[in-house]
Amino acid sequence: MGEIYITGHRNPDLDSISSAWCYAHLKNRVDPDNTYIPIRCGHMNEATKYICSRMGIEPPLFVKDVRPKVADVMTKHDAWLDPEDPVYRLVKLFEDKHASVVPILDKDNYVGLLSLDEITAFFLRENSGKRPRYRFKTENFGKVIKGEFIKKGVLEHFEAYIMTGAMEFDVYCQRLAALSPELPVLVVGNRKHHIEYAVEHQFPAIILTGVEPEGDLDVDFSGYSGTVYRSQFDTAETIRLLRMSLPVRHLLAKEPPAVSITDVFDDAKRLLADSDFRGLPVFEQNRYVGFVTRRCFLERPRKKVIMVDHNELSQSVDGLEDAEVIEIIDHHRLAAEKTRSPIYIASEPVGSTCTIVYHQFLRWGVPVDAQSAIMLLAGITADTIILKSPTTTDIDRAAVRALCISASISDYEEFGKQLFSNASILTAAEPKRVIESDFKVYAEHGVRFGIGQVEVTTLENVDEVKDRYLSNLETVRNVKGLDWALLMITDVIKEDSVLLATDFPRYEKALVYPFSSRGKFLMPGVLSRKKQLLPELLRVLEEGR
Ligand SMILES: [Mn+2]
Repeated sequence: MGEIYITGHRNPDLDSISSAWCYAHLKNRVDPDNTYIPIRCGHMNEATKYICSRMGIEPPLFVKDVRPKVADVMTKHDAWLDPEDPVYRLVKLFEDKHASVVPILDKDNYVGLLSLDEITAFFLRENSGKRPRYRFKTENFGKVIKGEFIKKGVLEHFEAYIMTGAMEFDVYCQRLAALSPELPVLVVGNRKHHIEYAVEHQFPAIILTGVEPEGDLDVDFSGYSGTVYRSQFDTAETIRLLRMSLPVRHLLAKEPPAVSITDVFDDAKRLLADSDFRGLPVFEQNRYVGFVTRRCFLERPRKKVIMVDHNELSQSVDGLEDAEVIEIIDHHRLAAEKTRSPIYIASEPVGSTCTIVYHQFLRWGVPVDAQSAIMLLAGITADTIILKSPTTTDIDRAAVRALCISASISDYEEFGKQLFSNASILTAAEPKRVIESDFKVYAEHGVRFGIGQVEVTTLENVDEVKDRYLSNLETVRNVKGLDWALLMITDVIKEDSVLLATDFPRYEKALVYPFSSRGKFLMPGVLSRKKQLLPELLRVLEEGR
């Protein structure tokens, strides 16, 4: 089951958001084997927020970039251990699960990661140098060694050598004297004197081997405060398992650096490669969620992405060059990257990507539900300015007619006006946000310029806000390193626009649009940035060269 993102362009407009949302809706219906997730790579404009809240739909998820992340490759813990669990269980996990790393969790709290390295270090420590002392946990005897407690001692944890009572009593006493003052865990058969000596000297534990449950053990343990455990195994096997009963927390040594699920694949890979660790713990907002090992980074995953309402890498979500584009649904000029495999492209020179998404419903034979119909209508309406923009085609008009029926909308004009009245934000919103919410940058004839466009329902208050907008345009021009920054304000009811522009004396005088006041030009009947304003600017730039 794959996860596929559907994204519109940067500074997403209503057409981008609607087409991503509706296409995901359609694809999830026709391809249940995958999950299609509409995303956006920028803030939504006012009209988009309005239609989403009116329709009660969850706006597309904001995704900053589509580079592979730790979340895409990490191992979620299907097996973990408590810090008090015996080493025996850890070794078994490595053996059974072929795990290279096992997380140690105290309830849900992360304690550490244990790998084969720590096991190796444990056995190295045990088998090099002096006779090893072990840090036992009484409770664990029962988890590792088949048998039962005859008596549980007062000490839950203790540290001791292991010793067997296999020799004659006087030799036994000599050996113990040599260990003194240490008291060992005694592993012993049914040897009355040996056991009584251990009881008398309060050894921390006595592990009995070769003693029958109902046997003839004739020792009084009443004054003994240590543990007595009856093993069902022979002495050699009992000792082996005893050493494996230590709590795994004693194996934890150095703490590996942590990574976050949102960390970029390459960064986490480098961090691990530069470290001495086999695995790194992964956190999501301070909560442990899994780990990554070297194996996780062998193959670099590529996020699958469908581009809608754009097809150029430079206009898309960050990291797309690292992803796999599997479809393009768009109505702009084609300047897509080369692809590795054949992909589906639906490119039509129509007024809105939502018109093409509507055609996809027809193509798959899926009836358009009312909610999708309204979202598609909203996208077409915004992009074609209520079908008035010169980019509008008869195909868009036909789509609107059909979608109005599906959406039970009888007055399309009214639907459009409502959509734009909610976008009337000149006075209410931050000028910088209005300018940047739909701002396109071009570089032609050696001039870098950018044009913002905003739709309103009246131009009456433009003079009131003009100075604020001009100074914000100047800021945007500086920040983006442009020669010229312009904002086209379009009255969608009267079908007129005005143009606000930063000073650019060499060219602004050549504009065909009537000068109104400093930085402001009138554009009667002009609705389209792409088809009307842009060609005029290109003419001026070319002739002014
Ligand atoms: Mn569009």
